[in-house]
This record gives sequence, C-alpha cells and structure tokens, in this order.
Amino acid sequence: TELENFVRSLPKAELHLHIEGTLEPELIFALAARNGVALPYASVQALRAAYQFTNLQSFLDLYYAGASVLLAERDFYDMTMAYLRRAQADGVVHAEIMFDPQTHTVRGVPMETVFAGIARALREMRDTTGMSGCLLMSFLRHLSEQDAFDTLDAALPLRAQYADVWTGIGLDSGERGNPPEKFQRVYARCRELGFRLVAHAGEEGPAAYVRDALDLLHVERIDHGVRSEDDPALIQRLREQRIPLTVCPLSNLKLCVVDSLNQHNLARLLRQGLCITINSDDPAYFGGYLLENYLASAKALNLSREELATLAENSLHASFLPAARKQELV
Ligand code: ES4
Ligand code: ZN
Repeated sequence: TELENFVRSLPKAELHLHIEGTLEPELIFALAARNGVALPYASVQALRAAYQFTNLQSFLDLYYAGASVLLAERDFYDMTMAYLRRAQADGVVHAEIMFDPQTHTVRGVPMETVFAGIARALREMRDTTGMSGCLLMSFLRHLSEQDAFDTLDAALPLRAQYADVWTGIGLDSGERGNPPEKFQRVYARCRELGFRLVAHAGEEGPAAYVRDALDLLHVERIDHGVRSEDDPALIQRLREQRIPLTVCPLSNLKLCVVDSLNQHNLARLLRQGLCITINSDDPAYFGGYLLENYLASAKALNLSREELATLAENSLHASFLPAARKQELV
C-alpha cells in the first residue's frame, strides 16, 4: 500500500531488539535438527500456536526455551543475518541489537561463540550493504548482581576484538521484583568503562523504576517506559531532558501491557513532545517486524505522515551513532 511504501522509505533505526527474539519457529526447528536438540513441540505450527502470552513471564519462558537451540557460532550468525536482511527490507538503516549472553553461557556456550557469530553477521551486512549495527550486551535482571559482574568479566577480554560493534549495555528479563538498584554497582562499572547505557523499565514495573534507571543506573534511553505516564513529574522530566523511550507497540499488545493498540499511550506521549521511538522487541514472537509495528500503530492511533516521519527521525537521533552519520541518514 501507499502508506506502507511511505513508512518503508523513511530511514529508520531499530533501537530495541532482542536478537534471540528474532528466532522464527522455522529456524528454531532447523537449528534443533542441525544440533540434535530435542524440542517439546511436535511441529513448527505447534510451537507457533503456543505463542499466546498473558504477561511478560509467560513469554520469557518460551523465549529462553527457544534460545536453547543456539550452540555454534554459525547458529548465532544465521539468526543475526536472517534478522538483518528482514530489517533492511523494512527500511532499517541502523540496528542496535541486544543479546543475552547469560542465556547461552549457562548452557556451556562460550562467550566468544556468541560474540563471534553475531558480530560476523553485523560486519558482513555493514561491508556489503552499508547498513550499520551495534551490540548492547544485556544482563538478565532475574539473575544476581554477582552473575552480572561475572558476565561482564567474561566479556571484557573480547572488548578490543569487537570494539567496532560492542557499544553498550542493557538490562532485560522479568522486571517486577528486580529493580534498577539491584544493578547499580554493575552499571557504575560499565559507565567507568565507557559503555553506552540503556535499561528496560516501566514495561510491567512501576514509573519509579524508570526514575531509578535514570538516577541510579544513569541510562541514556529507557526501553519501553510506557508506565512513566503514572507519574506526571517524570513525564515532564522525560520531555525536558529529551530522554528517548524505545516503545514496542506489538510487544505491549501481545504481553497484555495494553488491552488494545487503540489504547496505547505512544501517540499521546509523542504529541506531548516526548522523544518516542517505535521498535519491534521480539518480532518472531510478537507478530511483526519494524514496519508492521509502525503500520499497526499508524492505523490504531491515526498517526499522520508527519508524525510517522518524526518517529523515524527520533529513532536516528536517539541512536548511538556518531553525530556525523546521524546527519547523513536523516
Ligand atoms: C523482553 Cl519484552 C521483554 N521484556 C523484558 N525482557 C525481555 N527480553 C526479551 N524480551
Ligand atoms: Zn525488550
């Protein structure tokens, strides 16, 4: 359609994407066969049919199970290439990709294997198409502070080798009961090391977690942040300090963070002048990649073309690209 072509043609950055959340059921089955991993589902169709979530945790259980087929460098490469090609078809010019090393190292997959496969795909895409990408290594917040420190220690020897792609640090997984303050010391260390910082906050957790992610973790962007609206003073601060929110509309719908897309607050927050961006989170599980997130939001919330263009521009401005490349891209 015309709207689809318009949105596809806007240069866009994807800022909130879990690479393990791009594993389509077909690829999960192919990798399971290749690696001799048994799956508790009879078929691709049976697995896809299980994607009916009631909250964040009901999704995470399947997401971690799906990631269990990833063992070799080539698996991480294949997964990342499949995503990057799909994103490029949607008009994504730059992708900031989160990955969860703890999901893999706990199964005996070396940290090096995870980095090597994902980075090879990012570099190949960059060198062959000009599409850029970088990595945000994310800590699982349901695990301990010590586990996060151990993960950082295991990854730091690889930093020089992956300096062209490893840009920052994220925080994901079950939010309730795992507040930002649990990771205050890890984030302080990451900050000293010069990493760019983001964290999930205000998805299922309260607005106070958004404030604490800013004040205690010193993050530059908030992943989700939709529950910030419960605190008018926080909304004012997000507007005045131009702190980007990486909103994921289809994710919020699938995980019952909102009852329907018509009720999503992203349009209201955008119209209040916040730096809102649209992203796809775990597209293989939530029923749409970046373009579909834009289009579904546009239809449900009557976003104008000007608003869609602003959302796309916001995504480039909120990215961790150098200022010169941002200027080239917008
Ligand atoms: C996630 Cl939607 C969401 N929230 C928190 N953690 C995650 N990990 C992958 N997807
Ligand atoms: Zn997320």
